[in-house]
Amino acid sequence: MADMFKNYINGIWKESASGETFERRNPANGELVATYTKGTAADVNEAVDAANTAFKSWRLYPAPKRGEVLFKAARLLEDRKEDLAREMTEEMGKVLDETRGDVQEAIDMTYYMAGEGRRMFGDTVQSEMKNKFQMSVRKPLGVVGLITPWNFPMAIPSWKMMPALIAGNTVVIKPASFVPRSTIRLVEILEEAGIPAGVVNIVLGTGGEVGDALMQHPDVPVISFTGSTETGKTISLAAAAHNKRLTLEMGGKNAVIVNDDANLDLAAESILWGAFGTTGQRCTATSRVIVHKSVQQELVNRLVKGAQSLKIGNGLEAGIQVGPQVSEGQRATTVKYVEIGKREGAELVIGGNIATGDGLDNGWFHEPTIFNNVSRDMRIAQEEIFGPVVSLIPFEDLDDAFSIVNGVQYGLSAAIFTQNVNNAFRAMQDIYTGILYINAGTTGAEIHLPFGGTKATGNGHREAGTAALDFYTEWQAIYVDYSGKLQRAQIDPVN
Ligand code: UN1
Repeated sequence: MADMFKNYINGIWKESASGETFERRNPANGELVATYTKGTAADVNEAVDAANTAFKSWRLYPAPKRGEVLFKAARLLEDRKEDLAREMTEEMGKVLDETRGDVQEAIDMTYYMAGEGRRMFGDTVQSEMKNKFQMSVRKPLGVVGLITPWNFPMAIPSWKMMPALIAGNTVVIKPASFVPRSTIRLVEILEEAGIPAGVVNIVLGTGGEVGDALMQHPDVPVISFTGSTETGKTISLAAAAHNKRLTLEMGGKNAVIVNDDANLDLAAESILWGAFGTTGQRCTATSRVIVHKSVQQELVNRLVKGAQSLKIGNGLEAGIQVGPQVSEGQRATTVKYVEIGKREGAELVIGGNIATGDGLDNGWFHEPTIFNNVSRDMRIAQEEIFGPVVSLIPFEDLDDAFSIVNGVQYGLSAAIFTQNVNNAFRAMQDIYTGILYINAGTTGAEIHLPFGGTKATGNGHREAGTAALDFYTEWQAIYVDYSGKLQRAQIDPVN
């Protein structure tokens, strides 16, 4: 009998009034993982009311003390890392090493934001007048609505919750319905760490119902969303209609440049990891390899050899490097793009099929797939696939390589392999993405630098780092005039 998980509203775990449930099955073998209460707009209303009430006191609870709750939560996450990772692999599918990394990212973010409780710096500046003091302080915004994706079931909820909480906001979160359990664990841990009732609420259910109710709610002035470009656009329109503050993290079509002066072994290893780690289901996954013609064949040889040796299977088993895709639908998208690539005339050098055989037939497995001699305008070189497929595009001139990198609608992550410092600096100057790696693959962002992308990847905001605090706070400029007389700025002379 699988566990049945509930909503958490105003400090109480409770079933939705709908009485309905939904279930999640392990994408590696189809076994039932958990059953969840299916939330409705009524649950969202209740959660928002609770969060609104809790905001009145949480915003006044000193930030260093809020930080102490987060420190405690971070320690609990550390203690339970292994169990949390195992549960996550069971529900989401990615291999154990990677789910450990996912939990670690949540630990890092929680410690980092806990520390921000003792910083949260503003400015003090000199006035144009005598006997006048001025400063800027950060203010929380109120109830924030968080809508999170399935590919990083604990890390991404932590990127959004921890900065929101340390700044004094209260939270209603709706995790992706494929992976609610990891987010539930995060909320349980915050509860255990002493977060007051109503400060964090979780409502489980569909985007259409729960997500939409959150988006439409007049008492939720802030929404943060990570997920598909399509959903992001809908959210953007709804947020505009309600004048909400919004962060969007959406698609990517991340590229690695392999120049003729690259360390090819390193480049190949990094590409294999970036393209096939998380079964290609990262926003930051390596999806294009822009390779100098003179080293193209050598690189292809290395990549094919590497891809052949990757072990596909249930991510809980030792030695497995590539888990299943998260769902039947996600794998169907991969299959569709492989067909598109073949039809467009790209050269399939390895993979291209659903992975079958021993232990694979009841899961959503797909072979690591490499297309060679792809041209920059093909759909497989332009559209996000979110599966284990990578396209090699040859180039001869480095400026042309930069324009291929930039020649897609997205701008999340990019990388260049070169041993020439001048080429590295040219890349820094000319590649227009939110994240850029020199001699490392496109994944692996750390939590204390801003995370996000240019163009259609986002809407100008960044998560993580202190940039996250900018999103979850409002600046207040405060002027204290202790001269006892009217001093008119820009008009009166200093006296
Ligand atoms: C994502 O794919 O949405 O840089 C997040 C990385 C991870 C985060 C990825 N630290 O690949």
